[in-house]
Amino acid sequence: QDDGVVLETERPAVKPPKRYQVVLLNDDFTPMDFVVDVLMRFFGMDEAKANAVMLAVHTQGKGVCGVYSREVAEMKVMQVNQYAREHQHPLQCEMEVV
Ligand code: TYC
Repeated sequence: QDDGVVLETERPAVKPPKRYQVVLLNDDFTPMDFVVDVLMRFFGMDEAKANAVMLAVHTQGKGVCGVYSREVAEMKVMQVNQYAREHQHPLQCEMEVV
């Protein structure tokens, strides 16, 4: 019977939300230990993983810390950049849509 409900069969009614990579950039001044601390503190990595990601950024120029919703990625970028500034390091964190 017609109860006003329209069933959509041709395409999904909503698109899945975009996902965002949070990326760390290399620089010549931020101490390696500080970068490892950041990766453990803000991205939940253990020390071995944090060391591997830090070295990948150091040798390749940038590296992915994680993939998140826009809101969470924005929060991580703000927190990391603020934390680096508080400690007077030039470390930079960015986000890019996947
Ligand atoms: N290149 C820095 C050094 O030699 C270490 C470093 C690694 C800095 C990763 C930033 O995102 C970074 N002390």
